Amino acid sequence: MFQPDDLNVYFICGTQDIPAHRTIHEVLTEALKAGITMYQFREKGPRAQTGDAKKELAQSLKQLCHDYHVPFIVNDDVALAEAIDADGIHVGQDDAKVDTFKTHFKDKIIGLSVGNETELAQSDLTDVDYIGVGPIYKTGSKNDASEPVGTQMIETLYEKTNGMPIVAIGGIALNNVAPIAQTHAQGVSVISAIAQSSNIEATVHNFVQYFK
Ligand code: TZP
Ligand code: MG
Repeated sequence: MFQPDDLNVYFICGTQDIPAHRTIHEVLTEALKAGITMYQFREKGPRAQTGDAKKELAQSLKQLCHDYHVPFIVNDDVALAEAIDADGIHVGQDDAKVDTFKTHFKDKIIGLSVGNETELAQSDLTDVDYIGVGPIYKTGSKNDASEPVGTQMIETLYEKTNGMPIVAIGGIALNNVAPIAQTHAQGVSVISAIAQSSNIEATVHNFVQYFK
């Protein structure tokens, strides 16, 4: 069952986001201990795991999240999310349409990326629990990211959706999160600010302060 507070400090990462001297298990464990509120497994790009290795990794990270009572969400890969009984799925505009899998995800969390009003107009939010809005700022973590939309887009989409739970995403770090906390965003979704932090505990604690 989805609760909007799950979005407060929503960590996303896959093995491709982890610094060379660290493992994804180490980084995620530190983030969970520090208080992230949701986790998304986004295994993507040329260096990402695939097939059985991806599935085994997802299973073990799901277990790790559950040890800390944190929901485990799979990015894009509907078949994987179903196979490992993930807590939810997050899809983008170019991924599988919510209509095609919603019956298999009753009581699961469904997230959808919505970057602007055009994307909103072509999205059916009936079965969607939250939308990810961004990139708010410039990001180095997504090859095909579109141009930053700024914090105003959060307010625009909040109004147009009559108050849909929104998580802001893209280029968000401790030095630029304050303006987002002034909007109707429920929380922030971050990759590099946590994955590359030299002090994950302090970084997560700081983000938590903005969204509680
Ligand atoms: N979707 C829009 S921006 C982005 C995704 C997955 C990447 C966010 O990564 P970072 O490092 O927090 O900018
Ligand atoms: Mg996607």
